[in-house]
Amino acid sequence: MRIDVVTLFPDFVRDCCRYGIPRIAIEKGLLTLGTWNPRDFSAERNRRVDDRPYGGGPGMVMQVSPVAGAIAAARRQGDGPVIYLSPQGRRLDQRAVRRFAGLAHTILLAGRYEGIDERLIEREVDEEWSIGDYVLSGGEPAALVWIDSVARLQPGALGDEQSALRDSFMDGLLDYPHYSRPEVIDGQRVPAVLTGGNHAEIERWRRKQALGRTWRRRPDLLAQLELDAEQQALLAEYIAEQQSTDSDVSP
Ligand code: 9D3
Repeated sequence: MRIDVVTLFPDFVRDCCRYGIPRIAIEKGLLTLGTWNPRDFSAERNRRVDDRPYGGGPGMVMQVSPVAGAIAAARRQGDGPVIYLSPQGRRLDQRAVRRFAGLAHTILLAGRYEGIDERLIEREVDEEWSIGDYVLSGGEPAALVWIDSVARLQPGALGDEQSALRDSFMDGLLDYPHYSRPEVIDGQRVPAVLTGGNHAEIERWRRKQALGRTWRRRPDLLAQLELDAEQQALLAEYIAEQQSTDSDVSP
């Protein structure tokens, strides 16, 4: 897929995509990244892109014309939707990420200052998305979250195809705990089931841990799932064990 990002910090966006999965997706030709700087579309000699808000108040507002110019250039690269990353948008989740990952083209619009003139949003924006209820200083970190989460779903982007399989195996649940060498650190042992070599038992233990941790830490996620009979039994076992060995962390 191709992603064109409209941003006042094109170098920041490009540099961040030189690491990890986005880098690999770009190198493999699964992802093409373009950046468009509204400053390059400013009509003013000083490349100005912002001005004071009508009605007064603090901060500056990004103006329509330079942002519209950058979007117009980005639109020549494909026919995908314009997605504005903003605190007023819908909260991004994995369901939305899966949908976006299937698009051939998207234009991401990252704002700075107090935001963008509302008339630009009315004219150009198809969807508005937030990455969560906390305050960022601009849309670029959100655009990078969007790019990372979508890049890793491009077929062939994850070196280990098992990782994607595991994601669906664990769909909607938190992860189970992971361990690696050494087997003992200051008396803290790796759970015996993981070193016992019984792969069916290991899988069962992991499923149970994933269910149990989701129950403890994210009951909101668990409420959205339809547990099958085996999962209900595993969770009941986990809950029964909790009464005796209460060591996991509550939110
Ligand atoms: C302190 C300024 N705020 C006054 C109520 C408004 C505000 C303007 C611009 C708050 C944040 C921003 C910049 N944020 C984003 O561009 C942004 C964002 C975010 O802050 N949180 C979660 N998701 C996103 S997506 C884009």
